[in-house]
Amino acid sequence: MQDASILIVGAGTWGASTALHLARRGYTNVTVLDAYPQPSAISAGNDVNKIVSFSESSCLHDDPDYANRTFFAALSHGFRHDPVFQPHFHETGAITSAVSPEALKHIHRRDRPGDAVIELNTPDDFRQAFPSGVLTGPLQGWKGYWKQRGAGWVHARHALLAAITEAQRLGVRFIGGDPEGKVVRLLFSPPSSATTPSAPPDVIGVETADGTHHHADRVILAAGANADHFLDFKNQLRPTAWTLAHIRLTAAEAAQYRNLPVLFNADQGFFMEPDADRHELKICDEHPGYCNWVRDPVSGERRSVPFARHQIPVEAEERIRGLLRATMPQLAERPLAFARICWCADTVDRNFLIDVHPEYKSLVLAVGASGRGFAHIPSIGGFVVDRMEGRLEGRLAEVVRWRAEAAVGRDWEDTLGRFGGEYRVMDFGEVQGWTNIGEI
Ligand code: FAD
Ligand code: FSA
Repeated sequence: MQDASILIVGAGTWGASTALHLARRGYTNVTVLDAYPQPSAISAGNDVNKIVSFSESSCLHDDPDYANRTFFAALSHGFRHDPVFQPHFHETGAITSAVSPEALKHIHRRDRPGDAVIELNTPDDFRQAFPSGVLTGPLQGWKGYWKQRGAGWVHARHALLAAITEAQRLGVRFIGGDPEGKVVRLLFSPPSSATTPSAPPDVIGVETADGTHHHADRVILAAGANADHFLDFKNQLRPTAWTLAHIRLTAAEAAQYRNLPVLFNADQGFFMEPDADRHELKICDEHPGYCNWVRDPVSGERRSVPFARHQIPVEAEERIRGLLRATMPQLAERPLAFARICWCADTVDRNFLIDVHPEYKSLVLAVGASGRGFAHIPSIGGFVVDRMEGRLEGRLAEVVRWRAEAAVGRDWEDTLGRFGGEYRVMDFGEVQGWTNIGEI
């Protein structure tokens, strides 16, 4: 079984994690295909930082949040103890905050005050959580919770590359770039014939853009927001994009802004300390996301189709500057050094979709990261392999199963517990102007 041929489509966050876990379990014939050289320029995980928050496993037998807690306990263990990931995690603490009543109610449910969480009720409470001279803005109406331990950020690109490098060292083959790594379609077994009268249809491999047919015993689809392109997911995935930008600091400024807690505001956006290599501060504006709607020529239904762009809508830049004016106005007028849109795929309930396809038994789905899948890079691949091997614990399998029935008549406008921006899912088709960083 360990010598079965396995193809992973996508060397992003989940594909890399899955490759690593397969290799660690002794699989010897694993190939990962990606449309881009590693690390992929469009992977949602190819980023300077991502937020991570730990949680312990559930000790309650009937805990309705059992699956989530189990996934979080696994990532916590990975960032604490796995030598591949531990060096890239920074336990700076994290503040979750908001200003609108709805968002405040939401974050209260998410991070309840407890032993390890300090309530922040006034702008001064926030300022005191930071080194002096950093939060000079008004922070009007901000309230939140400061988790001082067991939270922080991970250098995402470094962690992604570490997973890929270790998987390669253990024998996994990565093919990245267009055309040799770009998958254009899945290959299906020929329909039943006289010689194979009752063979059910199955996926037998993939075709790449150079025309090569890669056959495999198992195909694991981990193409992030682009997974929707390969298969009819019955509306279970909604490719949705968020927006991020960097501003450059001087070396002296970067030193002053070192070791900040992550500051997340559910209405306005978030940032953490600047990256050590380039002294760039990444800032995200928070909102329910953008979709790119097109009409499906066959069904006539609309669907959101991802596209890559290393620019952001001007309105997102303005929101990013708004967040800076509220928090660090001394940085609010700096030119943007970098920006991009970044795609992920939301499921109906924002639970992951990790399952064997109901019809194609050799196809494993590792998708639906729902805008919070990076933190799981140390461990998610282990759950994917468990599912492939048919031994994913029942209570987890139930939460992440193929659930087309839940997406019937899906409300594409559902904000899925997100706030900020225009407080609605936005449409790239309505965007008036884009930034032109590096184009002048
Ligand atoms: P990806 O990492 O995007 O990987 C998909 C891969 O598929 C890519 O490498 C791509 O090149 C490849 N691919 C695409 N098409 C093809 C093809 N035709 N052939 C071959 N390969 C292909 N999560 C957190 O936990 N914490 C955070 O703080 C956080 N912040 C975020 C901020 C933003 C702005 C965004 C957009 C997301 C954030 N997330 C965060 C979510 C997280 O980044 C994603 O959930 C996670 O990275 C998804 O991993 P993935 O492997 O599914 O997709
Ligand atoms: O606390 C978190 O896990 C934040 S994930 C960061 C983010 O930008 C979201 O804020 C956004 O809503 C979307 O899910 C993409 O990821």
